[in-house]
Amino acid sequence: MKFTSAALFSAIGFVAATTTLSTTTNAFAPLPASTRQNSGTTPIAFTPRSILENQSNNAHNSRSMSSTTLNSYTIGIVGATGAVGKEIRNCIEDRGVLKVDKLRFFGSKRSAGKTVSTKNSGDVDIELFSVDAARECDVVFLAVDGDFALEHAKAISAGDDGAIVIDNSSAFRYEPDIPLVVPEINGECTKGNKLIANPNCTTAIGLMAIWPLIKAFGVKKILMSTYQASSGAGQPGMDELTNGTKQYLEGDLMSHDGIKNEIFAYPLPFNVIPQIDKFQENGYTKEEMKVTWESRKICDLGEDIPISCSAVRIPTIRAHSEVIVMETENKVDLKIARQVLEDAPGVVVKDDPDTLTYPMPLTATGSYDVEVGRIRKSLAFGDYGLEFFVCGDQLLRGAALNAVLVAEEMDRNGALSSSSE
Ligand code: 2RA
Repeated sequence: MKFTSAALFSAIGFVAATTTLSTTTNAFAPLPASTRQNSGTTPIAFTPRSILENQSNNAHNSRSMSSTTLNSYTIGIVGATGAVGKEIRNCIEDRGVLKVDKLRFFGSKRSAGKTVSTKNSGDVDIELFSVDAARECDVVFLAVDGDFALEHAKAISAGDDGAIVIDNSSAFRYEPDIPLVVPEINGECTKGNKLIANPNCTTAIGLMAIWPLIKAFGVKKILMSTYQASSGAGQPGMDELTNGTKQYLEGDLMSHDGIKNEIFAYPLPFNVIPQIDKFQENGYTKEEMKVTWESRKICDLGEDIPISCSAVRIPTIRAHSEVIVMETENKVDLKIARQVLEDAPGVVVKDDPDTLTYPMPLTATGSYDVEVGRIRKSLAFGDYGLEFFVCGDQLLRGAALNAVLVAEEMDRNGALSSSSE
């Protein structure tokens, strides 16, 4: 698939540009705006804010996509008691967009038999996972590790009677035949696919702001410096930070002696750690390379557009922060950049130096929307560059919300159907 920024520029009312944005190989890239299928209820990027606000019916007062069909579904979650699994449950129940016929939770022998209290479906027993039981669901969210996904995801989704599987791990993100989806960017590519990969949190959060700007100004280069919360390492990561912080505060405040670090490479309280995931041969870490690989696949950016990321762990609980610098193909107009971000679904602009308004984990935590602020022309790239700061809840847009939005998109576009129909 190939499209040019000209089509996108004209779709949003800007002067046409001539830059080719994409390669010809990515089947899961965003469709050109002119060929997107829009049922009339499906918000696409640049749907006017007023329409999105009318459609929004969730407790988080979000500008994320919504609207639904009348179908109701048997929804399975594997890993429902983990940090991401819990938020998947919350997103389904709080948003109320995906209609639930039955919720089923699956776990290992250790958790099978326990009961989970849900907001709308009462107490739900955790069943021992089996492929056959998971296949009885219409859609199954996998909030477990990549090894589990590699072993079971394809078997759960195989054939016409298999379930749709939305996998949170990195197991399938780079497989050319499996879509990697941020619904606001390339949601259409879920059609005809039963196994969908959910992106890495850092990628999903950053692209919410980057993609509308690519559409407006084109892109030549992306540089990201990320400050990532403990939740990226799941509940054990958050526990290690909070327990270690208590312990540190009881000490002499000069030494980390005795502070346990089983999850992170060093004690995280009152520290920053410039390593997330394993080092690669090129000196980057795997987390950093994920941002490059995944952004290319989701936005259909060619190898000629360098994307570079640094990933640093900081002692916050669950919102990732990102400094993003873009070199653009076309001259940047700051007013248009702001407007583009204000109109983008799932994004909220927090940018007023006079009132010290900018994105922070303090305000982004628990929010469906990604906050964007500190928007300015880049001194490095002059009129052809933007620099800004983004914060997004790692467990929501970075994982659970994105996965649930994928299912909602599949409900809308007919990729998800109910076996009880
Ligand atoms: C982290 N971004 O925060 C990673 C999770 N994929 O550890």
